[in-house]
Amino acid sequence: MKKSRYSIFSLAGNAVSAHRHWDVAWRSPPPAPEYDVVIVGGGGHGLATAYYLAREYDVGRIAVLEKGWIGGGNTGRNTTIVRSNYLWDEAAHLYEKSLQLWEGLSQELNYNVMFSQRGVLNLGHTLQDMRDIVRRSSANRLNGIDSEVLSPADIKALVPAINISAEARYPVLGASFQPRGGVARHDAVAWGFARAADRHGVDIIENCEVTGIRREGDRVTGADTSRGFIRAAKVAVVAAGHSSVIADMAGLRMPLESHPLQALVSEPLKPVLDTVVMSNAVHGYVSQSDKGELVIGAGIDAYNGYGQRGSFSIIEGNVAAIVELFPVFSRVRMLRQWGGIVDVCPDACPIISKTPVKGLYFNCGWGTGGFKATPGSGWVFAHTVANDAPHPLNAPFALERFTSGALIDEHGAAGVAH
Ligand code: FAD
Ligand code: PYC
Repeated sequence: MKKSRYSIFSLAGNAVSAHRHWDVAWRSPPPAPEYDVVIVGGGGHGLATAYYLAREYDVGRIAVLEKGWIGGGNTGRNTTIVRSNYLWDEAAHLYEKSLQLWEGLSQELNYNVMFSQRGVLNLGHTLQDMRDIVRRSSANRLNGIDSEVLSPADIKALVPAINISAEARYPVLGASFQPRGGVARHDAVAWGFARAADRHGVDIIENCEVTGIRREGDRVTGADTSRGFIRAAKVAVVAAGHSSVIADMAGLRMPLESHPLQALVSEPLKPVLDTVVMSNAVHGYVSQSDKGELVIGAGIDAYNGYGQRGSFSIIEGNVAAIVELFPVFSRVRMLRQWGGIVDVCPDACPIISKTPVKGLYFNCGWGTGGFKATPGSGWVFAHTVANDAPHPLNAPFALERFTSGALIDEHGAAGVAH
């Protein structure tokens, strides 16, 4: 009888075997000279694309090329907030599809991505903030998305540690609340999709940097990499902050700016916060991880750059905002700080699109908010690559919107100051 990889016996065996003889989570094959589809970027979006492509469509051999390690980009650097409370129908439908996929993802991948629907609050601090919140919340409900408008007293009942004093520099006047929003374990998402894609025959190739995109006339023919040329009829680029660098290799110009976005975590605390709190106005958001760390994030660093660090002044302002909202955190020590590089579009919405080069596709521009979209993004991009045509959910997010003018302005719902 074939030994089950995931039986209770194998789990018990692994527990007593001092972590030896475990099955590898995914293979590490050398790159083949040719694939039918090459996906550039082994973050959550690239891996989800590979998984849904291999599971849903008969497209032949697929490889994911990652210059570093799986999930080492923004996927492993973000603050893991998941929600679907976007203003415009196009964005709301896309993010809500993703949220619905999150709700079954651990079962789907047979991998615990620790999706925790603890609710997400978006605070308002001015009359105009509150008008925007009421409008967005109504729009959400019209789209069947759960959303409530809370008063300061409601917020205090939900988050006892928060400061709702009218004396605060930016007093809390209310919030939108999405109960189905929450957080997930970011690296588990990458590992879960990687393992599931591998089981469907996808080659995941780490330490393989794409250094050039080759084309013959208006058709893509493959990618030059640090491990040699790889021929492919279709190349799907999902490289987040480095998308415009790769577009440049293909002779394309993307309407993107790359910025650092920072986050930090504190020493572990006893449970004190079981809801996600975000404030666009004061540039801060905070949740508490299952390990007890406060996970805190900031607005983007305003300059362009590729250094995964960010500047101290942003962190200083960020921590000041969090302490004003939560004076009880003022003596908590911070353990680690880091930055990721986010690819920001003029309308704060993604590009999920064919390009003028036949067989070359881009999925990028998620900016500060793509983690929540990981499964939905992979779902629609797989459709786009397999059919050479967008899924109805991502049709509005094509490159053409920057020439037609049909922008989808989601700066207000981005939740993070751009
Ligand atoms: P990535 O995970 O960055 O994957 C792209 C991959 O491409 C990388 O692994 C990179 O190494 C690889 N790559 C690049 N160039 C090449 C090349 N030439 N060859 C081969 N591989 C290449 N979003 C939310 O929804 N909620 C949040 O709370 C949130 N918080 C954030 C906090 C921070 C600090 C940051 C930085 C981002 C945050 N985001 C959040 C945004 C979110 O992280 C991203 O939108 C999302 O993770 C993008 O996923 P990805 O798979 O496209 O990118
Ligand atoms: O998009 O919800 C979001 C987000 C939170 C922190 C960074 N991005």
